[in-house]
Amino acid sequence: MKFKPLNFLMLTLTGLFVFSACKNGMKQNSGILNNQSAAQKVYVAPGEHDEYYAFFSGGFSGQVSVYGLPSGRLLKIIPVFSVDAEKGYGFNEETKPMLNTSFGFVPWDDAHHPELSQTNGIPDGRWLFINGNNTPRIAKLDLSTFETTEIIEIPNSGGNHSSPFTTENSEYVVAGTRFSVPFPQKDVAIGSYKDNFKGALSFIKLDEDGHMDIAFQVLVPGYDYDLAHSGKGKSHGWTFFTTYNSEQSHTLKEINASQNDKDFIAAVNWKKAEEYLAQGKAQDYPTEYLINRYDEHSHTSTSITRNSVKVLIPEECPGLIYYLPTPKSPHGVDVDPTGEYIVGNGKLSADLTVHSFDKMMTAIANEAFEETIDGIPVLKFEEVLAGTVSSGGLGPLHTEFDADGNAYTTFFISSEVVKWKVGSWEVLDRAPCYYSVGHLMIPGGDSKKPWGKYLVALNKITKDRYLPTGPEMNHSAQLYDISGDKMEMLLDFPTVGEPHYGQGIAADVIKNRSKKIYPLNDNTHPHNIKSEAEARVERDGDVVRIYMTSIRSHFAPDNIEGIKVGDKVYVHLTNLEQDWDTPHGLSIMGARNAELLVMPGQTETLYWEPQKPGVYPFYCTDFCSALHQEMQGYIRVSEA
Ligand code: CUK
Ligand code: CUA
Repeated sequence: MKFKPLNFLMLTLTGLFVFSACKNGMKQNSGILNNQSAAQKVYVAPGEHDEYYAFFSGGFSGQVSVYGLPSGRLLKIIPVFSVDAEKGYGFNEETKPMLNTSFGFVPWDDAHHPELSQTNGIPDGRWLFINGNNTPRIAKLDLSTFETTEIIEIPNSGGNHSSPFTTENSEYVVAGTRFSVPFPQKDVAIGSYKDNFKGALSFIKLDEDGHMDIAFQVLVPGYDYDLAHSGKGKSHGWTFFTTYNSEQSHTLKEINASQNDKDFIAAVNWKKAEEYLAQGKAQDYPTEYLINRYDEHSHTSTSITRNSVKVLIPEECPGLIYYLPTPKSPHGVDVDPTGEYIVGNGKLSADLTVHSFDKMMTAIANEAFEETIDGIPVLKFEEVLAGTVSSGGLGPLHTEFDADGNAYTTFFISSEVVKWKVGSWEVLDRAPCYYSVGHLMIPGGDSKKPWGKYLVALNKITKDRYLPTGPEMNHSAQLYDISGDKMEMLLDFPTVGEPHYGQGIAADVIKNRSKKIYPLNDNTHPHNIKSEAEARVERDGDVVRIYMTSIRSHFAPDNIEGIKVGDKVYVHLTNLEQDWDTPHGLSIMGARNAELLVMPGQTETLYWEPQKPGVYPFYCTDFCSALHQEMQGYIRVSEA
């Protein structure tokens, strides 16, 4: 976590807490079972499967990693925002367009929050959404293939942090800007922040085919929008965003953005927004953003450019948005499974503020407003407050829920998870985290029906938890059993990149949808071939297309001559295999586009411009059979 608001004092405090926690246990439950019973609880015998899938963001790695729980075994890394040599993602011609933006090809991003699609408020295992913070984007991953199939850019946004949280039936995926930026983007003095900078809360609609596009944006004051969660059950139709920096500072934020005692949770009524859209109340703002779509039959992707976005302005749309005052720079906002309680995690606070949806609706009906900011009524704090959790911890960030009416909140500074009762607000248990936990994940823990059972703490600082690996240690996850009254720590396991957040889902939901092959007959790639008999080399000017096939354990053709220096060579490799788990790879000596990894039944293209005459070996890069090492060939390149 790039946790900017922590000032030096707090960092010092962190150190103190961590070390005193180690020394005297801080009146905490030691949290650790005896080793033998902990080992039994996480042991998944060879050949057996885990009970849950866990999806973790890779932070600055730009990827998603997939783990099994409770074993903590790494199952897969799915490339999303970053090129990935292992899968050829962003290297082969088919996936390059996925990383296009209005700024050009941007092969990296900072991935924070994975979010599963939902049906009736329950994770359904169809898709996983994840945000890219830096060049604002949201990706959609298909969980039948574990591949990134769509990436949409978010205009009028900077630091796409309060994203991509979904509504109860994945009607929308929401995105809120962390940085306010000139709206629309233009060249202005940074000192004109208060006049020119605005925030945008985007609502991305999924059409019947599951394709994303921006339905509308809500123009909001120039604060920083940090996290979000949508309502469920009674609060269906609403989405809640935290916002801090109501001071509207643009410099030395660690001090300047922490002056106000309260910032806000913004409650957006998206059902109301739909009415305003239907009435034509939205304004068309010119902008530019891209939607990149991957088609699994042709195994190609294309970029679509959009040139405007619909914007709703709160002054013109009464009832669209309200502010709920919330103390101490709220970070996470989490809605309990019933949809009644909206938990604000004020990161500079010790207490949690819980708002009531029912009270919010009453306050709106009674117009119990403190003031109105840019057309947004600020509801009276006392009128919406349901309760306060006096946690005894410091630096609350995120809350998730179990199936029994309990909530679990992470505390970054005091480095612990605190369990409390929803409704009575009493603290039930606390367990230390090693060290400094950010998000936590309970399977289904932000949904209407949590599976519960396990909790994973996603810790920011690793230090001495593993064998040292030089100055940088992989971030650490910790697994707790939460099925009993007391949380019990079961396991530490290292993660990939910086796992900001995670989602968990019962394995069965996904297991049965997972594809094994792509049928060769369905392959509609423009350069596919269906058999070795069609393998050939075609020249058109300086463009050379090699139609190649792979099947255990040879390529066809495997000796290619007649290529000239400066040719534009496209190797279109079709993998003829029709067995599960038999990809073949391809690399050519000196080729800059890394490698291909072609799934059974698919076609992928390696683009190569040979620089020097010679004979270039090529080979299969994925160990595929006892004769994998024989799976190779030569390309002869002659002087032009
Ligand atoms: S997180 Cu992204 S900066 Cu609490 Cu979701 Cu830390
Ligand atoms: Cu094909 Cu190794």
